[in-house]
Amino acid sequence: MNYSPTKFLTTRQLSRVWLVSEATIKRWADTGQLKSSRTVGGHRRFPLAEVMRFQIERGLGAATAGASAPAAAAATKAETFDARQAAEQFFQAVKRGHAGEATALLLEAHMHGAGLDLIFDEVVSPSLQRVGDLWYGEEMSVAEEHLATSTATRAVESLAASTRRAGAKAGAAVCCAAEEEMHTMPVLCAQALLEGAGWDVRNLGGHTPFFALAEYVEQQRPALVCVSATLQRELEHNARDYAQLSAAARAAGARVVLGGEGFRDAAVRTRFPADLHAETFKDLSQFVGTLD
Ligand code: B12
Repeated sequence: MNYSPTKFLTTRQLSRVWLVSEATIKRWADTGQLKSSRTVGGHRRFPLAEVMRFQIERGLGAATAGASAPAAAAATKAETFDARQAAEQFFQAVKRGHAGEATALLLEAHMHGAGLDLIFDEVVSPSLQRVGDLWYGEEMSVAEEHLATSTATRAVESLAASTRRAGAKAGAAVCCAAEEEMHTMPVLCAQALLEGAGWDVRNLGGHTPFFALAEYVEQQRPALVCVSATLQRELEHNARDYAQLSAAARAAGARVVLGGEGFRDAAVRTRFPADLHAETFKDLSQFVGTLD
């Protein structure tokens, strides 16, 4: 089933997303706590920006509905979500550098029941892959590629801010990209997904050597470590340092998840043993679901 993104939500949609009654939403609107307008037919319409403001202020919405959309809810609600269409629209928005539009698309996808894993795997990743293909084919300049990436990053950050669950319950996690690795978008996605699932996450960013991560794990003793590598440029060096991380994680009782193209090759994976070699964010979502 298709849906067409709008900048407004209805009372019913909000009721579904926030898991409160339509009467409560109408009361918030009528008392001016939640700004709305009316259609010619008299129905309330809530601007997306206002919805997000209120949601963050009250800790509502994605937080209560489950940021990674619990399987059963996602299975029914995500039926209204057309990932291909969303990916096309997201691609167009980031290509033009329209952060507001790109953000609205992601938020709306989430409000239509798409979990963060689905959004990252089927909207953000394919859109940026397209950007990369155009750049590689010299149909997009380096400047345009950078604009598209920074716009996509802003959109994911906004989505993360609205889906983060206050008061960590699930445990502490650390995410980063491996040494020499400047592709940090997947790290941001992992952070957003985990925070949405109630984890307290520290993001060390790009270019983090395994020995440095190992020291951090020894000191902070997180329950989960997620590392992304898009490229695998220093295989021998990384594999040597990785042993340190494995030992530190074992000592701290931390699980290790590796993801990204740089860890996809089966021979590479044997050099980097982990609790999970994730292909997708759906894999991560399912994995952390088993840790509850
Ligand atoms: C944005 C981008 C950049 C940006 C990164 C900015 C930033 N802050 O992240 C910049 C401009 C810095 C950059 C630089 C380079 N890039 Co670049 N870049 C990309 C691009 C367009 C998008 C990557 C991205 O963010 N994707 C979004 C994420 C969410 O999705 P994903 O990476 O596809 O990951 C999926 C899975 O692998 C998995 N996953 C990945 N990591 C993790 C981690 C965990 C924990 C989990 C659970 C899952 C997971 O989840 C995703 C599925 O949903 C890709 C295009 C492409 N095809 O990927 C090229 C691309 C990756 N880059 C490429 C290249 C060549 C480079 C440069 C070498 C260019 C240069 N000559 O300088 C440098 C290398 C820099 C470095 N040392 O790392 C090539 C790599 C080809 C190759 N395999 O050798 C690509 C494929 C472009 C192309 N078509 O040629 N790049």
